[in-house]
Amino acid sequence: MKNLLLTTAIAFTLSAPAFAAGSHSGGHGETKTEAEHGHSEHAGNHAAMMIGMPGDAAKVDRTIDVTMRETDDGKMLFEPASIEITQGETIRFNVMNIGEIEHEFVIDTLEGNALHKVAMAKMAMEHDDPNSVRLDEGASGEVIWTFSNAGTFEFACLIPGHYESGMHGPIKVSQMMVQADVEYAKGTIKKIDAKGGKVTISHGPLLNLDMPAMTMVFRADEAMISNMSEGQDIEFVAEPVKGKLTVTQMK
Ligand SMILES: [Cu+2]
Repeated sequence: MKNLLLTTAIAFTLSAPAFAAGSHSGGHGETKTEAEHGHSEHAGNHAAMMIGMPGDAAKVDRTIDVTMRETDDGKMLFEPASIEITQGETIRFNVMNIGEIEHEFVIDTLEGNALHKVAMAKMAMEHDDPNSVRLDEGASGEVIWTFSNAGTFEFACLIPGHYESGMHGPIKVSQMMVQADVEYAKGTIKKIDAKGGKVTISHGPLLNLDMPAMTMVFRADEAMISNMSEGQDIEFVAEPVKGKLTVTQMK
């Protein structure tokens, strides 16, 4: 009897630390964290996510056409293969499924897409979130999204097997230039075309654009032009806005 108790006690002592270590080891803890993360991503779909928030159709800055299709050699593709956006832009993705099977266009963080992909592999589920659109063959649809954060995100089709066949690409959201980073350039206003929203400025080097001194035509909005007069010496900042050099700040 005494021996048996002793044996049991030793056995327990030996197994207890092993058990404790087991419950502390990565597996369980990580699984829980992932589940929580996944949940918060879902909740976030209805408001702000890391990648941004549903956009206002009336405030779209730019439309990007995206096509989805299969190739003869068994690949599945998005065109374009990558997307570049400036922080703060609201984009209308005009998505067309020109393939012969159903596809979807989902935008999210890489982690968010990876989690959804795992979930979709387990059971058939359809996204109906503002950051995605699912389209039958031949159909088209849209996603309107405001990219409020800089970073690298991803567009993907998470229908099982499609991601692996090539249906994913990066969305690079570049940081909006902040006031503190900006260097004002000196210039003289030569000509103003208020109707055309253009102003000709003879300017010194534009350091932020890596551009030497010259005379150039810039875009400027109405409010900016209303503060300008021909012959005026100014200090200003020019930045590319929708692909056109634009006077964004002036003093
Ligand atoms: Cu697909």
